[in-house]
Parts: sequence; structure tokens; C-alpha cells
Amino acid sequence: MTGLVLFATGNRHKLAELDAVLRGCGYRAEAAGVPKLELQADSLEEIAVAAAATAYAAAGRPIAVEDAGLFVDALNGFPGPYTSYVYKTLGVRGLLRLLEGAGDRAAEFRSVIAYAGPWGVKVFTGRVRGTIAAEPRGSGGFGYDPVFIPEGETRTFAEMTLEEKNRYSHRAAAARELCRWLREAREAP
Ligand code: ITT
Repeated sequence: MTGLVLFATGNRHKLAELDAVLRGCGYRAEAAGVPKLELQADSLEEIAVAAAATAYAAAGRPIAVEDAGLFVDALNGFPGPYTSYVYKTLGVRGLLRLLEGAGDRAAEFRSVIAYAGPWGVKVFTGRVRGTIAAEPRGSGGFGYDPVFIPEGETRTFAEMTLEEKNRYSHRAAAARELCRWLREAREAP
């Protein structure tokens, strides 16, 4: 039997990455077809939990939401929960400009999956450390993928296949946590 986890998201890349992980534990990720509440707050968890709870209340069936952000050390964690907005306004080039002359290019991606249902809202998290490349490289993925090099690699996420990115990514790590919980829930008496 294949279970289904419905995600409120407008990002098809995200959905494909989540689906690849969930297939590994006998589930599939599909678009919920409901709008995702775009709350702006200082924590990814707060944003994800509010969006999942709202979507569940509207749809009347369990809905998951994944919220992610890029936290740059030299910028004290900026753009963090504001990453989506910064990507739309400044883009990749804008981030590179903010880092011009910075000696420290360390950063991390964080992901929070909030899954709302009759059980309440379960939260799963993942993170990956890496560095911001000097120039964009690669054409895969989305968002800041062309400038993020995960630790232990020389390639950016955009130079990897989806499967390779999922070996490292914040989102895949959070999705594996979700898998663990789904498995436990399925096996519970
Ligand atoms: P939703 O519809 O699910 O909200 P979104 O693209 O707006 O899709 P987020 O609100 O989680 O997603 O925004 C996260 C932003 O962070 C996104 O716009 C990207 O710029 C960046 N980001 C997050 N995860 C990323 C990843 O795996 N690779 C590259 N950039 C990522």
C-alpha cells in the first residue's frame, strides 16, 4: 500500500525532492491544491506550523507544509526566514553582492516540515552546512542552489542531480524524519 502526504506548496522542485525521499518509505508527496498561508515571522517553525494548521482547517484532511531558509553566518543568519522574499527582491546576485569582501562564506540551509492532522501538528527539521560560492554554477534545482556548496563537496546543489542533492539537503533530512514518524504511526498497534 502506498500512502499519500499532501503538501501545500507552489514549488514543484520542492515537491519532487520530498517525493523522492517519501517513496523510500512507501509514501508519495503530492500537491494539496490548497493555498499556503505566507505568514512572515522570525522562525521557520512558526511559519510552517501556522501554514499547516490553516491548510488542515480549510481542507479538512491532513496537510503538510515545508518551509526553508538560507542562514548566512557572516550576515548573522540573514536572510533566514526571509529567504523567499529576499530571493524575489534581490535574487542570487543580490546575495553575492552582500557577501562581497566577506572572508567567511559559511552558511546553512534549514528546513521545517509541519504536518497537521487529527494528531495535532508534528514538526520535523533538517539542516545542511556549506559555503556560498563566488559565482553561480549549474542549472539544476531552484532558488539559491547555484551558489550553495554543501560540506564535503566541490559542486553546488545546482550541479547535482536531485538524488545527489537529496543525499545532503536540509529538506531531504527533514523528509527522512517524517518518514520515520510515518513508519512508526503505521506500525503502531
Ligand atoms: P512554497 O510554495 O512551498 O512556500 P517557496 O519556494 O516559496 O515555496 P519557501 O517559502 O520555503 O519556498 O522559501 C524558501 C526560499 O529559500 C526559496 O524561495 C529559495 O530561494 C530558498 N530555498 C529553500 N530551499 C532551497 C533549496 O533546497 N535550494 C535552493 N534554495 C532554497
